[in-house]
This record gives sequence, C-alpha cells and structure tokens, in this order.
Amino acid sequence: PQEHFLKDYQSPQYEIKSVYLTFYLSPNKTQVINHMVVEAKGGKAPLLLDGDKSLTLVSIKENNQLLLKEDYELNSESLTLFPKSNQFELEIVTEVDPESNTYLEGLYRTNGNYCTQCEAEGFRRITYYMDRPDVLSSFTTKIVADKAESKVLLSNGNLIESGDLPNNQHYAVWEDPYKKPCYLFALVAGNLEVVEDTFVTQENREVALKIYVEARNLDKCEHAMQSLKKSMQWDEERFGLAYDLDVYMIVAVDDFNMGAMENKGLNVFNSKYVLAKPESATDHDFEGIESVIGHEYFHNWTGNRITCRDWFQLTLKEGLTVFRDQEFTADMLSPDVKRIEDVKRLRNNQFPEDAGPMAHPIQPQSYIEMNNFYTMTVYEKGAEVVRLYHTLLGEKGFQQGMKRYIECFDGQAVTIQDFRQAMAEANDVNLNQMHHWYIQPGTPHLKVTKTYNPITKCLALKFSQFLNGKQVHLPLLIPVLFGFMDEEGTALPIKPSISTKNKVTQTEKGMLLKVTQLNDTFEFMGLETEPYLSLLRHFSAPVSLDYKATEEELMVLASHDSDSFVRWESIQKLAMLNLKENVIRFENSEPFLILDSYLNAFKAVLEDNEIDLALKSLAMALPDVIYFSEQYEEVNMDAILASHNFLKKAIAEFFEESLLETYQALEASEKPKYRYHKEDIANRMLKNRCLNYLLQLPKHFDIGVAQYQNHHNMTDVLAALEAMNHLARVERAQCLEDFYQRWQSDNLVIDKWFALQASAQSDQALEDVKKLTKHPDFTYHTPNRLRSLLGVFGRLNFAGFHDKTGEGYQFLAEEVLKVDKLNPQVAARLASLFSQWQRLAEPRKTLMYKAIEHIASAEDLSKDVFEIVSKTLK
Ligand code: B3K
Ligand code: ZN
Repeated sequence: PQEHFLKDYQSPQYEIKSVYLTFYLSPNKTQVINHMVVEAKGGKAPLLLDGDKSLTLVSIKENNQLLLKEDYELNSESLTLFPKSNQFELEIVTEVDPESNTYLEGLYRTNGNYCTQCEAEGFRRITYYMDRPDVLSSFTTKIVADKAESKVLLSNGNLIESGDLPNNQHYAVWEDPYKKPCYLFALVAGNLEVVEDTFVTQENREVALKIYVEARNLDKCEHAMQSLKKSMQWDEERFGLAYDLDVYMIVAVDDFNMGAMENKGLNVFNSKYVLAKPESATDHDFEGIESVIGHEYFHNWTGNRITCRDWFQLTLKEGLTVFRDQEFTADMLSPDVKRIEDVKRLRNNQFPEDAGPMAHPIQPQSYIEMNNFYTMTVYEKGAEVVRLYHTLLGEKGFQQGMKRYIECFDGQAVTIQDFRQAMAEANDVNLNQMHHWYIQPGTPHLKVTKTYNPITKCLALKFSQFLNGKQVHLPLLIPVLFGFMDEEGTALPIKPSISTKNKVTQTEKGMLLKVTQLNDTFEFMGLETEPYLSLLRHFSAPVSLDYKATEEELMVLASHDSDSFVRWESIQKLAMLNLKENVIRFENSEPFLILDSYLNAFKAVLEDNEIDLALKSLAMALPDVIYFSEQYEEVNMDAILASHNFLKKAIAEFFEESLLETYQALEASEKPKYRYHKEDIANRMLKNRCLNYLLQLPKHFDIGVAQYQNHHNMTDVLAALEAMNHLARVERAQCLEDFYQRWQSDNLVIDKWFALQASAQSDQALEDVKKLTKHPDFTYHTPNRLRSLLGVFGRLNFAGFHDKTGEGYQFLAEEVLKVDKLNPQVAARLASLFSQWQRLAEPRKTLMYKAIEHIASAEDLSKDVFEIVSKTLK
C-alpha cells in the first residue's frame, strides 16, 4: 500500500465551483448522478478524481459530450480526465451497493435506513470527486426514493423543494449555502421519526432542532435535545459563536464506526451518543452524550466553517474541538472533576500510544490509511496542546486569538500554523516554539531537581526535558503552574530572583513558570525553610513529571494543596508507591504490605466531610492497571495484577466499617427520582466506589444483589453488576440472566451485558468470551457490539487476554482477521490492542508477537490493518 507524506502536499489544480448530486436510492443499486462545474486554476493539467473500486462507472459527460473509453484513464483508485477547456461541466454517473457496504464508509444501510459516512475519505465510495479537504464547493443534493421505504429524505443545508413522483416515489432537494469539502457531505433516508424543538440565537434567529431516530427510540431523545440547546447557548456565551443555518439535524444510527460525525447541518451519530433514559443509561452515558453532542456542534465553527487544508492538519479541528468540548463539560458539571477525568483518559490511552509502535506527532508526517490517525494523540494530546495556548494567554487572550482565527480564515481550509499565527498576532507575542509540540512524538518527561541553600534561603529548581528517553530534541515550551508550601501545608511566598523574574508570571490559574530550554533553571529567594513543591497544578502540560517527592511531602500535598488536581495526584502517587513496592515483593516472593503513608492519606480523604463527593471518589480509586503497567519498561503482568488486587482488597478490609457506613448513608440519602445533576452524580459515584470496595469481601455480596434489585436507574444497576463481576458466584449469574431478559430488545443495554462478561477477571473469561461470539445477539456487523465484546476483552480483561498460554492473543488475532473482511476500520482498532507486546515480560512477549505475525501473514489484509500490524512488528 501507498504511504502519503505531508511534505508532498500540493495545492489542487482545479476548483469545483458547484456540485449537484442526484441519488436514486435503491438497496442494492443506487444511482448517483454527479454534476459539477469545474474550473482549472492554472495551466492544463490532467484532472485526477478519486474513486474507490466499489464504484461502478456508468458514464461521463464533459460539457454534455459523452466521453469514450479512450478519453479517460480509470483504475481502482482514480479516474483521470483530460479536459479540453478551462471551465467546463462534468456529469459522472455511478452505481453503488449500499446494502452490501459493510465497511460503513460511503453510503450504507443500517436497520433498513440509508446513511453516509465520508470522513476521512469515504466520499470516493459515492462518486468520483476531488476527495480532499482543501477542495470546497457549493453542494445541492436531490434524493429520489420509494415513499414507503424512505419516508424521510435528508441532506446538508436547507430543504428547498420536495414532492411526489410517479410509481410511489418522492423526492427532496437540499441546498447547503456554505461551501464545504466533500468529507462533510451527508445523506440520510429511511423511516425515521423526529423529535423537534427550537433555539433562538443571540442574533434572534430561530433555528429548528430535529433529532431523527427509529420509532422505538422516541422516548430516549430528551437528554440529547437538552444537550444540544446547552451547547448552542454555551458556544454563544463563551466563544461568541452562533449557529448559521435554519435547521440543525441529528440522526441516530446503530451501526457506526465512531462516535459521531459533524456533517454540515446534518450530524450522524452512533445511537450510543444520542439515546438515553435513566433506566437504560448511566451517568457516564449521559455525560458522554452531552459532550459528544457538544463536540459535533462546536465543529460547526472549528472544523466546518474553518476546515483543514489536508489530513495531516487533523488536530487543527480535532484538538481544538476536543478542548472546546472539555471546557463545555467542565462548565456544565465540575471543572475540577472533569480535569482529573481527562488526565486519567490521557494517561490510560494516549501515553501508551505515544510510547508504542504507533507513536506519531499530533501532526502526523505520513499515513497509509488516514482513518488510523483518528487517535488519542491527535484528539486528546492535541487538545492538551490547545490548552497550553489557553494557559499561556489566559481566557481573554485565547478568545482574542480565536476571534482573529475566525476573522482571518472563515470559509477556508487552513493549517496549524495559521492557528498559531492568529493566537500570536492577536496577543502580540511570539509563539513559534509551540510548533515543536506538533512535530515530535512521545510523552515528554520533565525531570525536576531541587537544591535548597539554608544559608542564602534560596531555592533552585532545575527542569530537564527528555523525549523518548533522550535530550536531543527541539525544546518544548512547557508551562508549569506551581506553588510552594511548608510542612503544615501553608502556602509560601514566591519570590523569583532577578534572572528568573521574566520566566515566571502570575496568571488567572495561579503562578506559572515557563520552561523553554532542554535544561532550564529557576531561582527563588526568601524561603525560610526548604519548601514542599506543588508542581504541574491543573496538569498544566501533557508531560510525565519526574520529581521524587518524599512520602511526607505527598501526604501534605494530598490534604492541603490548593489545587484539586495536585491533591488527587499526590494520593495517587502514594498508591503507586505502594503498588510498586508490592511488585518488588512479588518478584522476591515476599509478603505484600500496605504503606502507612497511603493508608493515612486514604483515611484522611474518606473522613473528610468538606470535600466534593466526586473528588472524594476519584481520590479513593486506585491508579488504573493500564497506567500502573505504564510505569515499567518491562511489564510483569502477574506481579502487577497480584499487587493491584491485593491493595484493593486490603483497603476494603482495613476500612470496611467506614466504607459500609458511607455506603449506607449515601444509599439512604439517594433521591428516588433520577436527575442528571452534578450533586446526584457525585453521590452515586462515591456510593458505588464504596460498593466496589465492599464487594471485595465476599460477605458483602448481598449488598450488591440488593442494589441490583432495588434500583431502577442504570447507574446503580450497572455499578452493582460491575461490583459483583469478579466473583463467579451464582448470584452474579442470576443477576446477569435477569438483566439480559429484561433488556433483550435494547441494543445499547445488551452491549453493556456483553461488556460486563468480557471484562470479568476470571479463569473462565476467555471461554466465556469465545462462547459469546456464538450468542444469537452477537453480530460482526455492528461496531458497538464488536467493541463491547472483543474490544473490552482486549483492553480490560488483563487476566483473560493475557492468559499465560497465549490463547487470549490467538483468539483475538483470529477475530481481527474475521472482522477485517467486513469492517477494516474496526479491525484496525482491535489490532492496535497488540501494540504493547515489546514491553511484556516473557513468555507473553513472544506469544503476543506470534499472534501479530499471524495477522500480518494473512492474505488480502486491508490497508488499515496492514498499517497497524506492520508498524507494530517493527
Ligand atoms: N470527525 C469525526 C470522526 C471521523 C472519523 C473518520 N474515521 C468525528 C469527530 O471527531 O467529531
Ligand atoms: Zn471531532
């Protein structure tokens, strides 16, 4: 397969002034008439149109003249024309087969309805076109379909015409007034029902809001609609950005490769991010919906009005839009809780990616299959980099930069440099060094060495940056929010020396120092005692901080720091010290222990009556197994799991009484009627954290069963099942069976049922999962189902997937090959679950390697999976 490079970018030679698409929908043979007005920009170059091998070309006309075979060149990836004039009209007729389209890219069918997915390069599976984001055009779409089969006919923009046709057919014409690249094109048709509302913009324009779902889901749209209205309001208030069309449509479909897609005026969503009612969706689901609805809505400005010049710039729209959705959720719920959750997400998912074989800069320099680069790095690390601008410039400066960005580039396809330039010019600062964050892969390690001189009362802090283990790289600009405190936890004054003064500033988020060199030293005066260091407050940069704080220091920070992130981080570090100590003990066959420092810190949190309950719950959680194993160059899975399980159980035993008391009090105070509200969410979060610990002790199993039976909101029901999940008791099986019977007809809930079993850490897990692939409700055609069984197994079932015989690896490898035949995008995601093989201790390393080799040696691999496995083996 061919590799594409950023350095080869060339601007397009042709402009597509307008495009008029006509679709004659039919399940197996849909005809697409693509009428374009084309203009050459310069000389007379051949016109290369992208087109996938799944297209059947019917005819081509240039200025109404039918072209003959010898007039063009056609291969499995493109159609080349040799236009006779500089301005001409093209009419290309193709046929596609939506019903057989299992890739879920281009035009496909889901539960009998038609829908499209074009980003990144799916439009070429609909017609021949310049399928690249820097070709912007005015789209008009006419849809013709059977009335009974497709009551609803939708596309981008505004409806300008519709009516009946002979033979029980009807049609609709949609016109999008904004020029757009073809990846934002969408078409939806089928028998859908609609939930409607309106929103009045700050300019006093009324926008019709419509959510289209299958009839059986009409009762689950309320939260999505509220989320949309909140998003519209928030973007006006915080960013001054209002919606720009008369109608905003969201369609929910069950078969979707990703979360959702921001097509202009017509978002298509995975139903997981639309449908919710308290009985069937958890707090986490509700939050996911609010944030994804927000994310797609925010793309209307950051992505659609201003788009990317080429796919290497993907983080321009994704990093920025994730940053915006993070801020939205923070403003809707709790900023402190959101920040910690985002950091956990980054560390659990992005850090391993950045340390593995698929590591790439947030601006990748090359790709084989673009869909493989919709990654945690481009999205989440990209958002962290946008957040750096925000930290450096402050809210006001950042908003000025945004304003300028939009003024300069509205209606254009631009680059990350354009964004940086807007930020810099609007604030009259030089931000050139920020570029280094975009072009280098790897999580930076920031090593801190502290030297205190008791005579001069002077403190020197030396920061050293390492990238991929080395100090040979372009230095990054790393903003570090910080503070000093004494042994009692009282904040100490910050007095930078003359030479340090210009590198330290007071910001709205607190004191900030800017590390700009590979080795950068900062001096502070007038410190009567050696201070404790509170560093990287608010997680001010996406780095791994290497500072060896003492246990005493961490204990003081954990209970006294003014920054809730640092408080949480300090207790996590104490837990990590404990976990790591036991790994050593496991390897030396010594008994495990609990460190007093961790116990005391845990106790202080548990007994703290002032602290926000959600923060309390987060502080009480152990570091996740993935992040724990990230701490090692060589991962001893047995030691890690044994240490993790031990500490969890030890906590449960040690604090049994207090956990039980807290559980009961929260259970008693829980409001009977579900509310998606931050206090209620926090309440359930802490209650279920206690429950999870308590069920480490088999004698409390009944509490889990009771909670399962007594509650009707999915948050509590699922938490009970999760807490029971690690013990193969008959009650667990009974509850799971009851759950299945109750929810058999609800796909999203049945996904949870599959995921529960896929994540059960037992000796039986692998056998169970194998059996589940034969279950009548399992299907290889629905990505959500694949993710909930196979994805969860590979990502979260440490015992089963990493089974010492290597059978877990073999099983998943076979499944990847099966999935690849139907859906390469999903198969590639599953294949990336093997990416950490090099770090596993033997025998797992060799066993996993063999599984990847097995995939790599298969015939006819998709380029999606090929790219992942070939890079993984390197
Ligand atoms: N832009 C889409 C993702 C497209 C995925 C392509 N395989 C969703 C989003 O980020 O909003
Ligand atoms: Zn996005």
